[in-house]
Amino acid sequence: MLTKEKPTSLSVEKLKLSIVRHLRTTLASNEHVASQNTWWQATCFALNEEIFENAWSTFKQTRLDHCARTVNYLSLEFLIGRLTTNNLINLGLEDKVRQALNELGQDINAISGEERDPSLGNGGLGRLAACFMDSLVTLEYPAVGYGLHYQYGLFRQGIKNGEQVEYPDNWRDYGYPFEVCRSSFALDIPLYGHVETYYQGDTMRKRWVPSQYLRGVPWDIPVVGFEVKNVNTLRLWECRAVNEFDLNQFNQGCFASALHEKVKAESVTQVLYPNDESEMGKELRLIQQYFLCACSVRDIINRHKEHFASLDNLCDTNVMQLNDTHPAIAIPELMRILLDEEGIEWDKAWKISQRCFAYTNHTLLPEALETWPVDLIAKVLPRHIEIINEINYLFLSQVVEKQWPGDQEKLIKLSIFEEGYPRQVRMANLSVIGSYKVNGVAKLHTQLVKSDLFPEFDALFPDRLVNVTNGVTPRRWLRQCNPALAQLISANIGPQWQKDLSLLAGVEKYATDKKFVQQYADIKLANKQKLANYIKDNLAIDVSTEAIFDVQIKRLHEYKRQHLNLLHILTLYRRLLADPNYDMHSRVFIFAAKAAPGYRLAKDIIYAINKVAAVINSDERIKGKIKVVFLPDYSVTLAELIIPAADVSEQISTAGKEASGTGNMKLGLNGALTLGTLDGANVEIAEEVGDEHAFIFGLTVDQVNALKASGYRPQDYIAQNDELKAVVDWLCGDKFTPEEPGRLSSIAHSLVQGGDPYLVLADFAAYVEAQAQLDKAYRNRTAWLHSTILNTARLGKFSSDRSIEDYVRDIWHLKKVSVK
Ligand code: 6GP
Repeated sequence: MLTKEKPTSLSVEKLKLSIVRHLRTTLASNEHVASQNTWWQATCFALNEEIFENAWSTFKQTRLDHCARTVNYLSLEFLIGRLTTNNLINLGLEDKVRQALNELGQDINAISGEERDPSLGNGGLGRLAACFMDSLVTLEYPAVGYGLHYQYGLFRQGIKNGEQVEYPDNWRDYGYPFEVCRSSFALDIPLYGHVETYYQGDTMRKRWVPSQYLRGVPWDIPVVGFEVKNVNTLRLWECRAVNEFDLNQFNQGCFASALHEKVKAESVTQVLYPNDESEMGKELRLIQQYFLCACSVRDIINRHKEHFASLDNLCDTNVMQLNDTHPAIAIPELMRILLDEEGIEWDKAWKISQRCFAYTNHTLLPEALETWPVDLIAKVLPRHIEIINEINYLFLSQVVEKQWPGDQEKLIKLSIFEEGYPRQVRMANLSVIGSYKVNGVAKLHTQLVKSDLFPEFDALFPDRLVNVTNGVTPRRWLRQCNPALAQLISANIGPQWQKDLSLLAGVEKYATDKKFVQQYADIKLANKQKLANYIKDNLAIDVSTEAIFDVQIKRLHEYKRQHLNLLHILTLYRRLLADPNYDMHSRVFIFAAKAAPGYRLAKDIIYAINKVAAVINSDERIKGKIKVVFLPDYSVTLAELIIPAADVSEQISTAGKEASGTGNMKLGLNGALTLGTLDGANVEIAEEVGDEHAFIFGLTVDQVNALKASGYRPQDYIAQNDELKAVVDWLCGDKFTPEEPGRLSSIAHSLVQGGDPYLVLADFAAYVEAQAQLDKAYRNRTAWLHSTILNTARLGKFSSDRSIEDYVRDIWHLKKVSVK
């Protein structure tokens, strides 16, 4: 038994009755004809009976506790993954529901497999938001997640002739059983128009006269706590037209244009923008951001006003966490409400507002630092641009000018506005100025935020910038994805690790226990077999579980350097061709990655991996020593299959570029050894696990900077390294693309003529050497297993529960509300 049973009135008998009742009365089917999908829905509805009841109790209890301070997590993305198994585990009903379904002739695994991933995020920051929601509710902190109810989530990826093709992801198609439309909380959101000045007595006031409204309709997804009664809410806003139908036009026979407004409004929450760490500056995206913020801020204020007449103490009852700068427009939105609607004077309004917001920075990449053309904001949000102007004026004149009198350069750098054509609003500057705390997501990243990104802000506000190292939820990323390992751990140290991951330290003493080691090894093997079966079924590639499963799964991005991995694969392949007896342990290189649809080079790298895979996998000369597998359509669900099967975790970004990473934590916890650079949270992972149990290589941040400053010349590395030269040449020829010679040359081109912006060539030799060490280490079975188990035992720090406690202590200052 892994989970303490929660007090529930649900027995196996009751569950059966409830499932059948929902089949019949909710879904108009019955147990004789229902499809597997209908069974799945009925099961979810049966769970909802428990879940919604607890959600109400949580809501009521939070209000009763004097409107307990609540964190509102504002995020354009929540990459939650499937919820069926997650909810079963967190409710403690897994065994009962399995039995109930069994007795009804159904298989729980097949049924949970019916759920489609709600892929409402791109990657890192969206998945982190989902882990945080899980931890917040499990730790009994009052929290609401606010996001958008996209009709289409992140595109589904297909591979055609090696190339990525994108298909729409209509994730909820005919509805999603774990969500409920709360139409009574719908809101109307203004847009466009102009600003008017008027007098109230002697005071001049402003008001926004919008020319259009959008309706925000909330869909609530309950977030179920583990071994607690608490159920929090993820509230996702859907955009609808205020007037769906133009009756005049319809009566005149213009049927399609009668629907114009409806179609336009619905487009606002139609699709998730598929760009990871880069911004596009499209009007629709700005409207999405504003729509999320306006709905959420209004919802928070409405909640507050049920208990308090004024907003003076809004910052006592609520904190709004900005998940990167995407929801930063919430700052001028709250100011607008305080000033124009509540009639509060500027200084007081600013004090309130500033104490409501905190901001998390998730990247240092310059292309991800959002800016919006001033003219665009002025058109869509005419009052907000005035407020941003005023915030900027006061900040520059009262704060910057005081600290650095007459220093033009500082004014230019710290201004919210970036001069040029067009003038731009820098959302990061707005976020730092408008928040009381700003955090980075790993120690190294926070240091760099302070030293490179915001050094002047750090000097102005010495206590504002803090670190909270990321974490992952152990419920999904160990308990759910690796049930056998979870079972083994619990059998030896008890099940409490699931709520306090630092207890995994107790596993350490079993790292030399023969029986435990064997069991651990058997579980890894079974997980590898499961993945091997999936690879065989889906790609018709045979891989042996004897081989090292070497995994790189993450968005495709140059800075993450999947092409460095590829160059190493080519190097091994060359060595094997030159010497069929070349001594290496067999290896399966497993990739999964989506590329932003407009990111040409990233798509070329996917193509190259697939083309190289096709040639290597079918080359009998190398006797299956290398296999290359690109698993299409990476998702949370696919990650749950791959991670428990991994031997090696590739974390090979250019030092200074990966803010934290969280896949590194998930893989390490499940016993993969990190092969990585000193970047992001890899630094802390290596610190925890010990350098001997990881393979750290490559340039450090300081070395990267020094090399760049001294004038990096990638050609020099090619000139000095024949192997490197040979594999880069391969990419320029027709070795892997006989029908299209040179089709892979864009990669070589970016590395040589393109100046190799991410120092792939500079790190190549060190990477190949680290790989050789790893190969050697793997062959010492005992030592490898020892390291593997120590990875599980020593990574307890990387629980998102710990991250949340850090946020609570240093930023949010929440109190627990236990639901009885
Ligand atoms: C990502 C970072 O790249 C990753 O290193 C980090 O682990 C994750 O955020 C969570 O903090 N950044 C994004 O996803 C992003 O879009 C703007 O940043």
